[in-house]
Amino acid sequence: SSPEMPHNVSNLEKAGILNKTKVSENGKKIRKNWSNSWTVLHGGILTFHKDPKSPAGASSKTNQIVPEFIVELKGATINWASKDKSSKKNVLELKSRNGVEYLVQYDTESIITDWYKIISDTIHQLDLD
Ligand code: I3S
Repeated sequence: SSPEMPHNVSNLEKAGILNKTKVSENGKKIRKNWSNSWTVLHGGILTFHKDPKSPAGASSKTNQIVPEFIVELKGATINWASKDKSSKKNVLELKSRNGVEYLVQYDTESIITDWYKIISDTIHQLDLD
């Protein structure tokens, strides 16, 4: 593996559009705010960028550069969310080591399953460090 990245995660890379919301922070439940994100997995870090085409908020240029959420996958957990977590289908529950919880969702099952696999693989690789 490359020297600048932990263990074997350098080959675990992916990008695409996902629907996501933060659901809790510091053990405190927060109101869902589902939105589509350009989502990038690189070097054991998952970043969610606001959809650059979305009208509200900061300029699209800024949104393409500054991620909305950054999730370090070391020490994180990923699971299929139970039905009580959302009325949506194909929902993953991602919990970071520092206690922030997200739901990640996509209507096309094969797409969310691919994300589930690569995030799980990354977490397991990082556990070996
Ligand atoms: O788990 P909840 O609170 O039922 O989540 C729903 C709400 O966040 C809702 O917005 P309001 O905060 O205005 O009630 C959202 O529109 C829904 O999408 C949320 O539920 P789902 O089941 O889609 O995760």
